[in-house]
Amino acid sequence: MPTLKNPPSVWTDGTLSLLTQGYAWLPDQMRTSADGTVRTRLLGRRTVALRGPEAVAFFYDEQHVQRRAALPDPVLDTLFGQGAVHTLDGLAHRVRKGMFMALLEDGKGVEALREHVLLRWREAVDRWRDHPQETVVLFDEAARVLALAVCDWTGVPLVDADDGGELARDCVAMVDGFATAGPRHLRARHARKRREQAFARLIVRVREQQEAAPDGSALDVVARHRDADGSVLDPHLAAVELLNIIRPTVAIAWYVTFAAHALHRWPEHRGPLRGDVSGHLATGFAHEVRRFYPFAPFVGGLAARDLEWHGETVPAGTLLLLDLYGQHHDAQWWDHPYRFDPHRYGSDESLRHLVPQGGGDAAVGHRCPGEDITVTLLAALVTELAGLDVTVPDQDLTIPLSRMPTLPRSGFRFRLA
Ligand code: HEM
Ligand code: MYR
Repeated sequence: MPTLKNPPSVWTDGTLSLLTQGYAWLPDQMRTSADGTVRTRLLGRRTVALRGPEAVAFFYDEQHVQRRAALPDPVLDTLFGQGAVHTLDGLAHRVRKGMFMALLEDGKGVEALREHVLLRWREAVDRWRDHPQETVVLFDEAARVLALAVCDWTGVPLVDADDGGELARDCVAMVDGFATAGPRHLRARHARKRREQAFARLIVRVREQQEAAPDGSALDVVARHRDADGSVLDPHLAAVELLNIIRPTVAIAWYVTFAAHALHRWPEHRGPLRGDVSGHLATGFAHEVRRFYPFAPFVGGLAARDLEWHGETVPAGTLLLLDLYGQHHDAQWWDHPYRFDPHRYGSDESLRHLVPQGGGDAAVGHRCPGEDITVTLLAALVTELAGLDVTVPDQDLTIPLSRMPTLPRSGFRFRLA
């Protein structure tokens, strides 16, 4: 079997290009690759990047890819947390993942979270109506609404009225700083440290029954969870996993802001969304926002042993990347990929190539367990946004691909009409 086409010694390191080019880096490399496979290095490690349905099946085969030691510390110390479920393999992963699946898969739980979000959203709208001359920054407000609602839902107590806003800012900072080397990265590290410490103290208080956790709430489930070895999670690790429910729920604010951008740019969808009694169009809109706009660029893991990809050996320990953003804009799998079309998603088949939150089976592999939550909350807020009459003042709505994660530069400002 031939080994990799370029000898590793001549592979140039792509880390700096990734940091400067952001979302454009991998698609750029793909365009110049003869066989749709990118061979490079990241942080000095030999790296192979793939995309497409065959690559998704290859990447999500547990025999092929391991997650232990795959994520660099700068990503763990900001975005996911040391020891997080993202870093586990085999039985340890299956048992820890079961905790998330039990909480998030249940339709009743998702519905309850949706109700909390709508209540908090309507409180915010009432506040905006009380100050009609003020400009609202949608991204900040959506993050706050989501933070308040996810605390209501998880049973995490808020210490005062400002706490929801502060938690939102900390969660946003953790996501915003994972892929940069500057001050945003430091802010992310501080935010994580502060929240891990506070949540670890909360877990201890719950276990000592000094703080009540509603039966079956995420706080209760995480505090009681037993890992594969039968032990409860160390309070610090429990805090990491509680944050792995709260932070990504707040991160839906990125998609809400992109949805507002899409409604502004293609206002013809507003009317049909207002009359969308079944909710099908709002769901299609949510899927199309997740496909069209850049958020998670790729996912990564290490080759668990020497693998074969298209007749070529990928040596054990190689970093494998699955190019999510690139896959969503590849004409091989999408008709007119740069057209925003919420009507693409009529069948399960149409969702096959959509992998904004990973691929494969969430219960068994590492696919995001929060997809139902994301789609449900996003669809609910798309409907709310479409129903608001707003004026959108002049602002910078460009979405720089060089920034990771990115957003319309202004955060999307509007006033109620
Ligand atoms: C994993 C994206 C929302 C909890 C992931 C992965 C991605 C992702 C790309 C990695 C998949 C892989 O490594 O193969 C997103 C995006 C979201 C979102 C873009 C929307 C803003 C959520 C929500 C929750 C959640 C709402 C929970 C409430 C998790 C957890 C994992 C994960 C616990 C780790 C799964 C594992 O390693 O087995 N997500 N997610 N995410 N997500 Fe999400
Ligand atoms: C969350 O807060 O969990 C939701 C936002 C997730 C963004 C996902 C970014 C994936 C980064 C993977 C880096 C892999 C490096 C090898």
